[in-house]
Order: sequence, then structure tokens, then C-alpha cells
Amino acid sequence: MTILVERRAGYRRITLNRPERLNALNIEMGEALVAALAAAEADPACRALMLTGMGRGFCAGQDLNEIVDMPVAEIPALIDHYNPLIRRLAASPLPIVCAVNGVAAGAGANLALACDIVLAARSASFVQAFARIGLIPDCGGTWFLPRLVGIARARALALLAEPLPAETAADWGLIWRAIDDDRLLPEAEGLAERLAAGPTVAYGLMKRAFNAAASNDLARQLDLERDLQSEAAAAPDHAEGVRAFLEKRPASFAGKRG
Ligand code: LHQ
Repeated sequence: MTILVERRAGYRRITLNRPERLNALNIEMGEALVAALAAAEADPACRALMLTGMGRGFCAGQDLNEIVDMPVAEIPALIDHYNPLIRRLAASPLPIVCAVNGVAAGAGANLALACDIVLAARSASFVQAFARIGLIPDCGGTWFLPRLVGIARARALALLAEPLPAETAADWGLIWRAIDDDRLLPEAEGLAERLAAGPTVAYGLMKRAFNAAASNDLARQLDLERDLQSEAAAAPDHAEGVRAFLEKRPASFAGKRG
């Protein structure tokens, strides 16, 4: 099994499971991930996701054994195989926490960046390894990197293909936080649990708004915020949040649509 899926209270934990290859991606793993996301989204009891890797690495990108003898003509089809995964992570209505437990290289780094909240073990690093093998960042790298860290750092990360330690990644805004290694999983699980108890509809709408902001001007984005806010306000969690505030008690969100 290239991935493991565990059902937890309110969320699912997905673990990349090819530790002997630092969880390098292959077609089977890409397909399994898309299927796991679809299954999670179809389950009303699942309100968040957590993604991590088995063993000492998070994900070493494309399994190079799979492409070593591949005719160039087949590369687009391979990439078209992974792109739905990246689109699905970004567009998923569920909040996704990524716990980068070790090195995240090539497509593996960009897989992490497609998630909503990225935590990394202090010993982990991010490598846009593509240039080392004469390729360009894919799986959204050229889109995510400049948005997260600015074009100057994005260019250097891609051209130099040097490992970026987790702590610097956090300082630069590439990820949310670097965490002591032994605290990574408990912290990520705590976040996933917290998100699973949150206003699920609003979270999904926030993701839509942020994604659209990348190509909207301010006027269009303001219109979109108005429309999405109406959807958020129609969900029972909005009324519950307001009532809870006025009654000075914690809100109890059900995560249902209005
Ligand atoms: C691996 C891999 C790996 C196979 C470690 N494959 N075995 C491109 C083209 C077309 C379509 C689709 O998408 C893409 C996107 C891409 O992702 S291209 C970029 C692919 N990834 C890389 O180029 C990274 C290759 N790996 C590395 O540079 C290093 O392994 C890193 C920096 C990740 C970790 O280094 P170390 O900690 O020193 O570990 P290691 O190199 O000793 O690796 C451990 C084992 O894992 C080793 O196997 P072995 O049998 O010797 O123990 C590696 O061969 C294997 N492995 N990455 N991508």
C-alpha cells in the first residue's frame, strides 16, 4: 500500500508509505492520494485531513526509477497524472494540515505547499531538486513559490536547488511553523482535531477565496467575498458562532451547509 489512511475523530490521517524510497511519488501513489481525498470529502464525518510521511523522509518527489527509461513523449501524461492531485488538494473543501516529517524534495516539496497549513520538523528541509536533474519545478512549484516567498527567493530556490531548512522555511513564510521533531505529529494532530471541530463550510469558502485572489483584481475579489460570505452566513455555524459569543461560551460547530 503506497499510502495509509486512518480515520480519527473528525479527520483522516493520510501517510505516504514508501519509506525505503523516502516516499517518492509513483503513479499508484498519486492515484491512491486522489482516491483518498475523494473518499474523505464524501464522508460527512470527515472535516479535516492530515498528510505526513512514513520513515525519515516526507516525500522525495517523482520516483526516478519510474522515469529513467521513459520516452519524453510520455512525460506530459505523467504530469497530467499528478496535476489533479495538486488541484484537488488546493480546491478541497476540507482544511489540510501537512506534517513534513523529513526531507521534501521536488514534487514532494510542492505537494506539501499545496496543503493549507504546513508544519515541518526542525530536522526537515525543502529542496526544489528539479534543476539537479535538468527539470523545472512542477506540481505547482512555479505558482506556489513566488506567492509564498516572493519572486527573488523563488528564483534562487529553483535555480540553485539547495535544501532550505525548516526553520528558514518558516522565517520566509514558505510554511506555517517549524516544530521540534518529537512534537511534530502531536502538534499536527492537535491542529487537525481543532480544524475538524471548526466551521467547515467557512474553511472551504476561505480556500476558494484565497485561490481566486491569485488571479482576481481587488474589485472582483470584493464581489467574490460578498458572494462567499453569503454562503458562509447561511451555514448554521455562523449563527452558532454569534450566539456562542453573546452567551460567553465556546461555539459548537456542526460543519453543515445552510
Ligand atoms: C529515491 C528518490 C527518488 C527514487 C530518494 N526516486 N528513489 C518530474 C518529471 C516528470 C514527471 C513528474 O514529475 C516530476 C517531478 C519531480 O519530482 S522531479 C524531482 C524528483 N526528485 C529528486 O530529484 C530528488 C531525488 N532525491 C534526492 O535528491 C535525495 O534522495 C534527497 C535529497 C531527497 C534525500 O537525500 P538523502 O537523505 O541523502 O537520502 P538518499 O539519497 O540516500 O535516499 C534514500 C533512498 O531513497 C535511496 O535508495 P537506496 O536504495 O540507495 O537506499 C534513494 O535512491 C531513494 N530515493 N529519492 N526521487
